[in-house]
Amino acid sequence: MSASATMTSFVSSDRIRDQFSQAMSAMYKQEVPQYGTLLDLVADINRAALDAAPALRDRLEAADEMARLGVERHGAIRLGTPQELADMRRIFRVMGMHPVGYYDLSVAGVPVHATAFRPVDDAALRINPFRVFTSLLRLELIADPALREQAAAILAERRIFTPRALELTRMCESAGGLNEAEAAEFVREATRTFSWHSEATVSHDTYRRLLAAHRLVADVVCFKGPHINHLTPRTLDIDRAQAEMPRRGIAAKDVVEGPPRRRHAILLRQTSFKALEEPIAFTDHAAEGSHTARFGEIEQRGMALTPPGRALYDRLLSQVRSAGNAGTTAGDYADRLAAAFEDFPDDLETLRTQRLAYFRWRVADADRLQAAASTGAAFDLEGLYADGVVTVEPILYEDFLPVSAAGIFQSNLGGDEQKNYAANAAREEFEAALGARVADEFALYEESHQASVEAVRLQYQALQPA
Ligand code: OOG
Ligand code: NI
Repeated sequence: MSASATMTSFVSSDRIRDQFSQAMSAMYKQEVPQYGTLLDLVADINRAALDAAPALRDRLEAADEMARLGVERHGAIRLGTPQELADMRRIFRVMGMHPVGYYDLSVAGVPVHATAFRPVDDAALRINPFRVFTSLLRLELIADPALREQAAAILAERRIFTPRALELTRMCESAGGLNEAEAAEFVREATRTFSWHSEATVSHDTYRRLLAAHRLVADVVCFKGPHINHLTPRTLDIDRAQAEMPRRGIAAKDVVEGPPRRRHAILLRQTSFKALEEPIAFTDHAAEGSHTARFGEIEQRGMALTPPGRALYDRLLSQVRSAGNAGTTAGDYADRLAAAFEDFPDDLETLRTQRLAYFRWRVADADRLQAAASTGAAFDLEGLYADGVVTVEPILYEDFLPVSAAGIFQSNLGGDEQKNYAANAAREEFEAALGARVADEFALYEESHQASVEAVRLQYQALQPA
C-alpha cells in the first residue's frame, strides 16, 4: 500500500477528540444524572441569552464560536504517577490535545500540580475545544514517610489504561493516524480510563489514613483509575445559571470564581455544584463507606488577557481576597469584587489600545478593502481600522485560572480542612514526568493574533495593483 493511500484513510485528530468528548459526556450523564440536569439548564439559559440579544449571536458567529458552543466542555482528572502522566500525554495527543500551562496548586493547600490538555490551533479549537485539566499528585507533600511509601506502592500496582488503548496509541504514533474502525475503538478504550469504580482498591483503614493526609490523596490513591471528576458546559450567562441551580434542586457553590460580571467578559468565571456522596466498597468489606469527589461545574468564558492584563487581573483579585478581607465566604464578596474591578477598563477600544487583551483581526468590508488596496497605498492596519474596513474581535480565553481552580478543588473536597504547604512550584519535575514542555498560553494567543494580522495583510496585498 502506498503512503498516500494510508494517509487518506486516517480520521483527523479533531474528529477523534469530538467523538471522545461526546463519549465522555454520555458516560458522565449516566454516572451522575445531575450533570444531565446541568446540561439542560445551560442549554435553556444559552437559548434565552441568544434570543434576548441578537447582537450577541452575531458577535459569536463572527468569532466562529456559535458552532462550538453546544459541544463545548472541559473536564478534570487527577493522576497518581509520572508514568500515568506521560502515557496520558500520548493518549491525548492522538486526539489533538496538547499540554498548555503549568498550575501549581500547592499554594492553595492542594498537593497537586497540573496542566491543561487542549487543542492549540484556531481551526482545531473551532471544531471542538475539549480540554482536560489534568493534575498530578505530589506524594512528596505527604508529611508521614510511611504513608507516603504506602501510597506510592499502591499506585505502582495499578494500570489505568487498557492494554488496547496503549496499543492503539502506539499504532497511531508509528503510522501517523488511525483509521475509522481503530479510531472508534480508541475512543471506547480511552473513555474506560475515566469511568467510576465504586470498589476501592484498599481497605477501609488505609482509605481513612490517606483521607486524613489529604482528601485528595485518598481520591487519587484508593481507586482503580482517574475517574473524571466533573464536566463543564459553557454558559453565556453564569449569573443566571447560578440563580437557576437551586430552583432545579442543585446545591450550588457559594460564589462564582473569577472576575466579576462586566460588559465585556474577561478570562473565565466558574461555579459548581457540590460533590456527591457516593457509596464505596473496600477490599476488606469491613465497612461500607462513602466518598465525595464528583461534581458538576458551569463556566462562562471571556477574552484572553495579555501579560499586563493578566497582571492587573491578579493584582485586583488578590486585593479582594487578601488578609484583612473576609475572603470569598463573606456575603459582600460580589460587591467588593465589583468595586475592585472598577480599575479594569471595560470598553473594547481601551482594552485593545492599552494592550490588556488579545484581539483577532478580520476584514469587515471586502469591497472597501478592494478600493483601498487598488490605490496602491501601503498596508496600514490602524488606518483601515479607523475607516471601518477591518475590525477586531476579542480572542476567547481557552485556559484556566489557578486561584479559581483552587476554589473549585476546595469547594468539592468536602469538609473544610485547610492544609498548608509552602508554595513550591516544581514545573521542571512536572515537565520531566510529562516527557515534554508545557506550551506557554500567552505565546499561543499572540500567535493567533499575529496570524490574523498576516491573513488581512495577504488579502490586501493580493488586491493591490501589480
Ligand atoms: C480540578 C479543579 C480545576 C477548573 O475548572 O478550574 C478545574 C479538579 O478538581 O480536579 O477543573
Ligand atoms: Ni473545572
